[in-house]
Amino acid sequence: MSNLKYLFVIPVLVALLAYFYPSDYDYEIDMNERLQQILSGLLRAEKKIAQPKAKIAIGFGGCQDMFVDGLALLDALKFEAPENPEHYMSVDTQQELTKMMAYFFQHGAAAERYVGNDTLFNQLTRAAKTIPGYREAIGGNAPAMAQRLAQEGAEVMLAAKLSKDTRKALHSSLHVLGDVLEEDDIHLILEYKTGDKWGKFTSPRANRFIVHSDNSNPLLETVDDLEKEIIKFDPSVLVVGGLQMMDNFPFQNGQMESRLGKLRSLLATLPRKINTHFEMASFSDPVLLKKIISTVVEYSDSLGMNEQELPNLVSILQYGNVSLLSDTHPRVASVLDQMRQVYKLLKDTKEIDGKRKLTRLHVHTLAYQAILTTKGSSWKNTMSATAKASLTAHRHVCGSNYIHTQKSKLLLDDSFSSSISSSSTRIPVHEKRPVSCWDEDDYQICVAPVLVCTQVKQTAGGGDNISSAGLLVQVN
Ligand SMILES: *[C@@H]1O[C@H](CO)[C@@H](O)[C@H](O)[C@H]1NC(C)=O
Ligand SMILES: *[C@@H]1O[C@H](CO)[C@@H](O)[C@H](O)[C@H]1NC(C)=O
Ligand SMILES: CC(=O)N[C@H]1CO[C@H](CO)[C@@H](O)[C@@H]1O
Repeated sequence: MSNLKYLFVIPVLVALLAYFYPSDYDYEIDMNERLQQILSGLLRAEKKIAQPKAKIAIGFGGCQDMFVDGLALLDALKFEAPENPEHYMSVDTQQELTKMMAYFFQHGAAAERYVGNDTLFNQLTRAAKTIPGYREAIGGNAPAMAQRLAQEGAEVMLAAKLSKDTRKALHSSLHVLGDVLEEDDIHLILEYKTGDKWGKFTSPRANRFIVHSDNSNPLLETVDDLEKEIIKFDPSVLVVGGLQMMDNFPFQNGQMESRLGKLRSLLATLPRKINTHFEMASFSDPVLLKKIISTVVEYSDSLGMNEQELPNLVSILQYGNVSLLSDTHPRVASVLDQMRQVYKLLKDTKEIDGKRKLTRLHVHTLAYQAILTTKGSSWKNTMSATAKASLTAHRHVCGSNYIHTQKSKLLLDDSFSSSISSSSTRIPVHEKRPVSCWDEDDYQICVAPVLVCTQVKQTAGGGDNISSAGLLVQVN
């Protein structure tokens, strides 16, 4: 009978709480209501378009991804946090590894670097397998995008040399070009969470530092296979990704130029009706990136990238140098301004010798998705594509198709400026129609808030999922 007393105590407690915390309580209900409405709005926008049945070709390369708790791995190896973070072009020693890890970790910035020292690399991968939570998956931009597109119902041709086991693990409808490898190239993904502490450093956001020692991928060996098959396959789009595996690879004299030259000639001779999309990634070598501009970017109708890669592209296009680090939480206004800059620089490309004007630009950030498309171009459904990209971002990071608002938060405010210039307008984010689209000059811009996943399952490969999901609903 002693339970009876709770009947009295609980209402009193609730009344007291309500009395002391009325505003917080209301605020939480409002926030959850807003999240719920934004989610419904995004889902409605996603449903507006039928499941597309496009044919898509994707290159290049693939690998085995090894995911590991980065700090636990370094700890297990007794690789201590350095005093002074530093950046190197590639990693050859333990010291270079820890200094570079710290360099990106302190900013929570994603990065990917080549390890030239096999002893060091084997030491890392052997130890990784013993760390709790270690897991493996098929990796590389091209297979990740191919998987995603196949899951969405597209017919996909993938140009990648993969091992027999990896091929078996791919979606059964995927048509894989390229020889079978004895052993996949390996990418070791050192993951960390928001607020993780390493030595005197604290990471401001969950992210990862990737090290690899690729032998096959940097040579873009499957360009030749794709060249033989692509016309017969007749896709709506050719997606080019995975070129960051060339970054700081010790090429023999002229080898980099000749491989990219081969890719350029494939792109230049494609029939106009096959659109081309280039998925950027982290590049640190300005010589390589400049070469990629003149062999790939100038032949692309569409570009996809994250908030780090966008300023890097602006830098290389405008000044010929690279920017290694930038704001991980950039304001919408500055991202939109950089998108306009890139668009202005590439929209008037003379369409001679197979070059193409840029007509589409997709930038994915943690807090929002932004897609710019030229009016009257072949890209359709920009609003739905932006919504789809935003939903995919949450689904990927939370590792679940179903979106719980309790596992979500919004980083985007109720409104944002369309530019950092003083004449900019403020654009509201309506709960009922969360994707904001408007016209400027000869293009349209759409911005969608992301329901940022608060229970992170994975960050690597996010960009690939997001970009492919957005791209697929814009073709055909
Ligand atoms: C390669 O890494 C191993 C293991 O960390 C180290 O002992 C060796 O000195 C490194 N070699 C070079 C050339 O830096
Ligand atoms: C690139 O060059 C420009 C112009 O010289 C300069 O203003 C900018 O700071 C440089 N950026 C980096 C990251 O070095
Ligand atoms: C949420 C989601 O769809 N994630 C996918 C991202 O891409 C990888 C590789 O294709 C898939 O395994 C994930 O399911």
